[in-house]
Amino acid sequence: MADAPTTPDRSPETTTFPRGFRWGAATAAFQIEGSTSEGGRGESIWDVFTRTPGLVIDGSNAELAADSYRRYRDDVALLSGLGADDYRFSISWPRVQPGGTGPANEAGLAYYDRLVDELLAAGIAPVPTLYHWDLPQELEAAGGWLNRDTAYRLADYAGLVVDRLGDRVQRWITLNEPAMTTLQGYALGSQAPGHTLMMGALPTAHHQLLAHGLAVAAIRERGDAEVGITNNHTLMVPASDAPADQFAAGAFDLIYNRIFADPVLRGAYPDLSGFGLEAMPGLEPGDLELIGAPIDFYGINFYNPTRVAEPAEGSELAAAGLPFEPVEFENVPTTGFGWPIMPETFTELLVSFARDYGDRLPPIVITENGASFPDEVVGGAVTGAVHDERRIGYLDAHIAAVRAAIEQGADVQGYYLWSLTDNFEWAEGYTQRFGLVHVDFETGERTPKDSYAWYRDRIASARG
Ligand code: IFM
Repeated sequence: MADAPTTPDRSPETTTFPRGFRWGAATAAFQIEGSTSEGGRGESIWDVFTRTPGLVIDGSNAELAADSYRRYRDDVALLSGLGADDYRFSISWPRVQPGGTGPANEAGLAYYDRLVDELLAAGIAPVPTLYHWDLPQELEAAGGWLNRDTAYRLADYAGLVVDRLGDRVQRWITLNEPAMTTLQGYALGSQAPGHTLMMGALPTAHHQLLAHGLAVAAIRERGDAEVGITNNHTLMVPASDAPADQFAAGAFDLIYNRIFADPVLRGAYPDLSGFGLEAMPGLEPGDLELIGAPIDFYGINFYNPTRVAEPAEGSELAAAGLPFEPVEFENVPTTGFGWPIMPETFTELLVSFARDYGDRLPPIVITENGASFPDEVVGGAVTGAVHDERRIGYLDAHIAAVRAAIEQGADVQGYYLWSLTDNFEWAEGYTQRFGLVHVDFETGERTPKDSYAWYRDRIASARG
């Protein structure tokens, strides 16, 4: 594997960020909390997925994860040590509504009450994501995101959470990365709930976006907090100048980026006739008004660009009638996941959003960015150290890329690093470490990595 780019010299003008820029870190409930049977929590699609042999690469589950349900005070102290303004965490739907419907489970809400109070006492603003992939299994049994009713269930759940925490939370995120749920969860089956419906997965995109719109309305009804959505985006890079590769990149852009961004930012789906569709499956009158209602910020998760080619003959995607195929970049450094490290494409993506969506685009918040590497503790847990130079290189270059995008006119107002601690990386189990803080997955012990001190100092220098 090639090395990550080295840290370039920076002048103070590009090191400091605009006044009021918000710094933070992000996590998700199922990936960090553990204690999956505590406090009356119900079962989610991820509990079922992790129990199914062969689906999680190391056969692990999230019963301990980063043990944050019990160690949340330690995590808030770590955030405080960074000087973070915000903490983006997610609320576990099956803790609040074990079966996804009906009254709230008091123990579930009480946990988030304690977490929010602990954050506020440390001077850190809580930024909860209402839905980060842990759909209650009972709702999946009723059709999951293929069922339009799930959108209304999410809005009810959002109401319960906002009724409880809304007196202290000023910024909400409705959904995390609906594209991944549709593409990996329902089209390819590599994530929960593990369906392989290919283009048949499209209604799940619409139903999630409808859930976003209904949740925005539920939050607006209850006060004046800010609300946004988190979409993951990637810059599509055609594999060559050949028209077929150019077309492939455009088609993948439509399915991965634009069907999730356009309805929220333009109140309309892009033209899907190239896929033989007259309209988005599942769309009903009035839906786009809800989905396109103004939001206060647009959350972007960015990790890497994607190189796209015409599908090879006989490939799975070609067999499914899809006109694109992601292919590897050549001679580019990669993360532990094998993801290409090309920070300049982050700038390009952010600037393209500002250009393409114009006045319809509210301020952008980077709600995730980070990298996994195979870190090792030297010298033993707690007293030990983790020298994660490659992560520092990745972060430094990507934060500089955000700064460059601001310079070029993109209105980016915050950056949340993924992730505060190592965690359960979905179908990759515990094989990919993204944290600023190393976690021993046997004991839950935390060891700040070199990147933790680096990020603390970077935040301080950004403030000037
Ligand atoms: O861990 C995930 C997170 O849950 C969603 N965004 C990407 C991260 C890294 O894969």
